[in-house]
Amino acid sequence: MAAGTLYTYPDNWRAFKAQIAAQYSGARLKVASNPPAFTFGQTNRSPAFISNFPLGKVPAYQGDDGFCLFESNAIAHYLSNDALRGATPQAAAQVLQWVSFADSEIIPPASAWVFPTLGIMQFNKQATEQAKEDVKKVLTVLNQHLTTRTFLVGERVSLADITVACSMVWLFKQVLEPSFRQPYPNVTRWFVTCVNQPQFKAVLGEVKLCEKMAQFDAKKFAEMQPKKETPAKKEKAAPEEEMDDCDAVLAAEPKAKDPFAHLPKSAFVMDEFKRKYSNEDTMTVALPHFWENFDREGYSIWYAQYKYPEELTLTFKSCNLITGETQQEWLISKLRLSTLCSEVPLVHRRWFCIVVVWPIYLKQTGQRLCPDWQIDYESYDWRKLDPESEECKTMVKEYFAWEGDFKHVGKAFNQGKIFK
Ligand SMILES: N[C@@H](CCC(=O)N[C@@H](CS)C(=O)NCC(=O)O)C(=O)O
Repeated sequence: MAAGTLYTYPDNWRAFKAQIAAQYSGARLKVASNPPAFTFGQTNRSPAFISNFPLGKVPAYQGDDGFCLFESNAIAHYLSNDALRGATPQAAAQVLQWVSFADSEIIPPASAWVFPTLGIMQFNKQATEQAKEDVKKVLTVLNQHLTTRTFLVGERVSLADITVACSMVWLFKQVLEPSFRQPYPNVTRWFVTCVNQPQFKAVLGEVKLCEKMAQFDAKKFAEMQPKKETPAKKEKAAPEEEMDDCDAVLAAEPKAKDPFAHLPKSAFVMDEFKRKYSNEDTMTVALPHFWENFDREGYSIWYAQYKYPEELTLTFKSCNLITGETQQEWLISKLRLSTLCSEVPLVHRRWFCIVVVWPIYLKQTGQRLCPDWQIDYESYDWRKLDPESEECKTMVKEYFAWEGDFKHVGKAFNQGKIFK
């Protein structure tokens, strides 16, 4: 059974395909879509990301076994089971047919029509009218096919339904008002059936069908454009670029609330510590600074041990290729990205188990404050440490410095049972 992480920006319909497939197949999929785990525009441009995913695009998948995959359809295929992929050669080919149909027949006109209504793209009357006609053709084909069928291929949901439905989510939400979809009742019936399956719902939430066709909003479009540089710079700059669809979708997201906003300020300045940790010697500067300034009232330190270390054996093998330097760089960039709550996941080179020491504001594990931090919460055993204890001092030292005996990790590791 596949298990791994999907990197994406939040609410990416391309990522939904893989997420829904995983809901059906039972593949264990973590979604990294928000800082500190993933920041669109930053993480996907980092050398570590590019070395795994050369286009720097999302969604991108990395298995716990190190297997990397880009292109949303390939990821969804990989995370599917045989029933979703099509159990016979004919069914599998039909699934592929509809997946390709979605990419080449639905996405281009859907984007041309919907994006201007989201303020992502400049409106062009001719292009929109053409897109409407192309969408009508798509709906006619689907409506005809679905006259005698509940699903696109076979008697059950397949990757064909997942892919085509996901590519139509924006159409149904934004522009396919009742009068427009009226000639295509089978398509609406099929779409509503799909998005109401529990596996779809778990990913998409409630999909509300459009009541009134959204129109181009010039004000929204103007607001969505990147702010201009100073006039001097602008003269030299390349011709103005429109924000691409991904940037714009991101910009349109409601800004996530800072889960720590309601908390009083702490005297322990996490950024200051991060600077010391990144730029200066860990043992002689960063660690003493940490203990001199650590605010015992405002923060707590947690130890989290990954529950399924045996699954990491392959990762260990594949990551032999990764140099310690790369890992260090990754760790530091994570520290920089995180805000007041600093997550320090260390992939210890020797045992390759994942452990987290988490100084966090509030005396509870931070995940409860924010759904984005709950993604892999269940995969760890959490234990609060007493900052006055020798155990805690040793663990903080070992995890921050990446050296030591790591005696607490457990007998199995110390005896080398797991990764031999
Ligand atoms: N065909 C690809 C398209 C992926 C794609 O274009 N991703 C965009 C986000 S919508 C991206 O990551 N762009 C980042 C960039 O170009 O830097 C797929 O289906 O996965």
